[in-house]
Amino acid sequence: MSTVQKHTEIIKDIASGMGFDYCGIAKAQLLNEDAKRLETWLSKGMHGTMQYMENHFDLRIDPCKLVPGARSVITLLLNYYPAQNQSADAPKISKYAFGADYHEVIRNKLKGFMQEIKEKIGEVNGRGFVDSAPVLERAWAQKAGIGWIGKNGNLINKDSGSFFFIATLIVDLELNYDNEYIKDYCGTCTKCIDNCPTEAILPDKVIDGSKCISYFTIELKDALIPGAMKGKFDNWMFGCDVCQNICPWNRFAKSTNEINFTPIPEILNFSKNDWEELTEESFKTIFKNSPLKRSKFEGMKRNLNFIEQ
Ligand code: B12
Ligand code: SF4
Ligand code: SF4
Repeated sequence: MSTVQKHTEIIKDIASGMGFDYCGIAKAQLLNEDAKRLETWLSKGMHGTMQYMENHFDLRIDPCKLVPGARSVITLLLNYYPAQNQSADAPKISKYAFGADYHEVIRNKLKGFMQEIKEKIGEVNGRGFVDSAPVLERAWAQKAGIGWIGKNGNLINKDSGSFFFIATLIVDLELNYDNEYIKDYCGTCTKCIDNCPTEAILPDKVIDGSKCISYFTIELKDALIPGAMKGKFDNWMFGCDVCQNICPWNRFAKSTNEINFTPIPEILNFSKNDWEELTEESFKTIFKNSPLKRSKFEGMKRNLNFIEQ
């Protein structure tokens, strides 16, 4: 077995040992076509007030600028599909936010991953990223052969759907590369487009981020949500799962094995009334490790008021 082959197997073994559900590897190179798509998306203002999407354009399209001497981009998927649902009268919260904050959970795993690489392979330079870094994570997952990008913009795996977080490790180690995922199994389906409550899903897999409920309820920091959206949120208080819940490929979703994603009981059970009565102090205690922190107490109250009107 060649050294490159041996290293590739070590990486894939570490990934499954750490509980990642999928691991694919792509050659580190400039993302030309994606760069064009990103540029158009930004020029049309589809990032709304998410200024950070304008930063580091050069790094975002080229992993070799993020990690000097980068050879490989390793994509890792972690399933977050919960075993339990919210109660029927609870203001809706996106499934990705039922348990502990994935940024912290995955960041710890990535640290351990790099450590194990060094122990088992030797001096390898690399960095792990999840979500907030300038990395086009969905594009890399598709290039690493894990799935296709659906009309709803999400990375979909044919065996398990789209309820996955994506993490990336960029390393200066040569590895064997998986074949890019060329097929697209959306076919003639348009369910996500037809059901998006705010018409944020445009043709050609373009998502207008500035119209997405996830943007309004999590990323928008204004004191008020635009009045034009009134009546459209269908009880979503934090994030939105409509375009994933409706996707036929998610009938293959299996419950997560990640203990840190076990739902916080209050997320499942809090009624509108409980949310209304919640104090800032209790919010900070109950949700101290939760992704809800991103919206802060005032943000959650703003969202609640908006869906109640
Ligand atoms: C900004 C952002 C948002 C914004 C904007 C959404 C958007 N579609 O861009 C908002 C706040 C709205 C958002 C919402 C959500 N997000 Co978000 N978000 C991001 C973030 C930080 C950047 C995405 C980005 O670069 N957007 C810019 C646009 C231009 O890129 P894009 O939509 O990813 O499309 C690229 C490729 O898909 C490609 N592409 C698509 N089709 C085609 C076709 C061809 C031919 C080619 C060449 C390329 C191509 O082109 C684009 C450029 O590379 C990523 C993390 C990251 N660092 O990547 C998470 C991320 C995409 N989000 C994620 C999640 C889970 C969500 C939500 C489901 C959360 C929720 N339930 O509320 C929703 C889903 C909304 C949706 N339908 O996309 C996950 C997606 C996991 C998955 N299975 O795909 C990510 C990867 C975070 C993570 N690390 O897990 N998000
Ligand atoms: S997350 Fe909701 S609002 Fe955003 S694109 Fe999907 S269905 Fe539309
Ligand atoms: S709902 Fe249909 S069109 Fe949308 S992503 Fe899923 S399969 Fe593709």
